[in-house]
This record gives sequence, C-alpha cells and structure tokens, in this order.
Amino acid sequence: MLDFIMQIDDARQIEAPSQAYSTFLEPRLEPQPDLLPRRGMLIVFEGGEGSGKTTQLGRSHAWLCDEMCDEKSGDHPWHQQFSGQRLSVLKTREPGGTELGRHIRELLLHPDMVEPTQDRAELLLFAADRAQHVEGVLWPALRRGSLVLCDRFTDSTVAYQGYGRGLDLRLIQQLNQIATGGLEPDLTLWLDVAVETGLGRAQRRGSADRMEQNQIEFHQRVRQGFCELAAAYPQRIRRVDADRSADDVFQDVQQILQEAIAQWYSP
Ligand code: T5A
Repeated sequence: MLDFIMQIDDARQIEAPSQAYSTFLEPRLEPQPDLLPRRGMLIVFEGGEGSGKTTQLGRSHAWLCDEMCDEKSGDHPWHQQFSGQRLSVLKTREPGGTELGRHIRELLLHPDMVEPTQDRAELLLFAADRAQHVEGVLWPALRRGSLVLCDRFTDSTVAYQGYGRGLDLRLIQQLNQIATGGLEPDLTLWLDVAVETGLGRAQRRGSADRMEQNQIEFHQRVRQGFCELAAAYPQRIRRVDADRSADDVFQDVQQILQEAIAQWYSP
C-alpha cells in the first residue's frame, strides 16, 4: 500500500508543470506572435444609444465597396492606389458577429428569463462574444488584408461596464486583453450625441432592449466614458458630432475614412 502511494507521489512530481502557478495569474498582455503580422485595417464605430453608428457604418460599407470595386477608374487617389487589386470590405458587429455571438446577443439584450443578469456575468458574456469574434472573424479577415468595419468593440465595454456599471476599469482592461489577444482598432469613430437625443431616436425606432432600459444617469456615465477614452487615445479615436442630420454626419465620416485608409494602405 505504501509503495502504491509513493508511486502516485512520484508520478505527480514527474507531471508537475515546470512553471510556478503564480506565473499564470497575470494575463498575457502582448499580442500572440502567431497572429502577426497584420495587413488589414480594423475600423470601429462606437457611441451611445441612438448615436447613429449602425446607420453610418452601413453607409460607409456601401460607399467603400462601391469606391473600391474593380471597375472604378478616375483621378481619385484610391483608384490609383488599388488599381488592379480589389480590397475587400467586411461589415461586422459586437455583440453578435458570430453564430455563438448571436446567441450571446440574445441573452444580453433580450433575456427570456425573470432572473436579473448580474453585472460581472454581463461583462463576461460580452468578453466571450468578443473572443469568439476576434479569433473566428476579425483576425482571419485582417490576415487577408481586408478592411474591417466593426460596430462596437472594446471601448464599449469600458464605457458601458466600466463607467456605466461601475466595474473595475483595470479588470476590464485585462479582460479586454484576454478576449482580443492584444488586437486593437486602427481607427475608432466615436459618434457623439446628447444622451436625450440618442435615447429619443432609439425610442422612436421601437421597443427598448435591456441596455437601453437603463436609467438616464447610466447613459450619461457611458457618454462620459467615451469622452475619457477619446482624451486618452487621441491618435486612435476621432470624435464625430452626431447631433446633426445623417447626411451631414456621413460627410465627416467619409472624410476621416478617406484620409485614414489612404494612409494605412499607402505603399
Ligand atoms: N454593449 C455592447 C455593452 O454594454 N458592452 C459591450 O462591450 C458591447 C460590445 C448593443 C448593446 O450592448 C451594449 C451597448 C448596446 O446597448 P446594439 O444594438 O449593437 O446593442 O447597440 P445600439 O447602440 O443599441 O445600436 P443601435 O443600432 O440600436 O443604435 P445606433 O447604432 O446608435 O443607431 P442607429 O444607426 O441604429 O440609429 C438609431 C435610430 O436613429 C435614426 C435611425 O434611422 C434609427 O431609427 N438615426 C437618426 N435620426 C436622426 N438623425 C441622425 N443623424 C440619425 N442617425 C440615425
């Protein structure tokens, strides 16, 4: 019997991991080497409820697909830059950019249950959606050199779960790193609109989802979160005044996209 126990102990010693457990406690913050280099460009549309980002993303997608199609010719710098090669433009969103994500989106926005969703559970569901989306959709497209337009990304988690719900910002940053493996947007368009205006637009559209049903103070904190992010990352985040007609907003969006894309893909 004693021999048997000693054998088990020996086996445990042999199979023990070579690294101490404490080294696993910190999330790895560096992008994983096998995911590099990246050739495509990730452009994210962010904003509060009813800011019009989905509208602007849809218009941008249609415009870019049209501008970059093979048949186009002319004096526009893009046509010379991309002559002979078609740049693919992908439209996607969070939550819900994958099959798993569409289930998570339903759980998050239209839960069919009486039990309230706890804040940290909500945070983890958004992170699970993102991990699936990054691995399964974003990285493959970026590796192919595509231009990816994404409706919401990590800044939404900082603004909604961090500033809105009041969850720990450092925890959120670490979780975002885990979910993305270090992937960051190359450009973020923050469509900024007064909270009352945005909620009014969302209400006129139809019944409110679980996030929209939050108190107005929640949405004001969310806007403050986007404001802080824009101040912290001025190189990446471009604020667009979304308190105007969709046509006027789109003019600004086009100009920003045009400059950024030409620069990104310049030889
Ligand atoms: N969330 C998401 C988190 O809490 N954490 C996270 O990490 C992530 C990723 C997602 C929800 O999840 C939260 C944020 C959200 O609450 P969603 O449906 O993707 O849900 O997000 P919403 O912001 O709710 O997206 P919407 O599509 O509902 O709103 P948009 O995109 O801001 O606005 P849009 O374009 O759909 O327009 C809304 C209405 O306004 C009109 C449109 O026609 C439409 O009817 N409109 C305008 N009206 C007047 N002037 C303009 N300039 C207009 N632009 C659009």
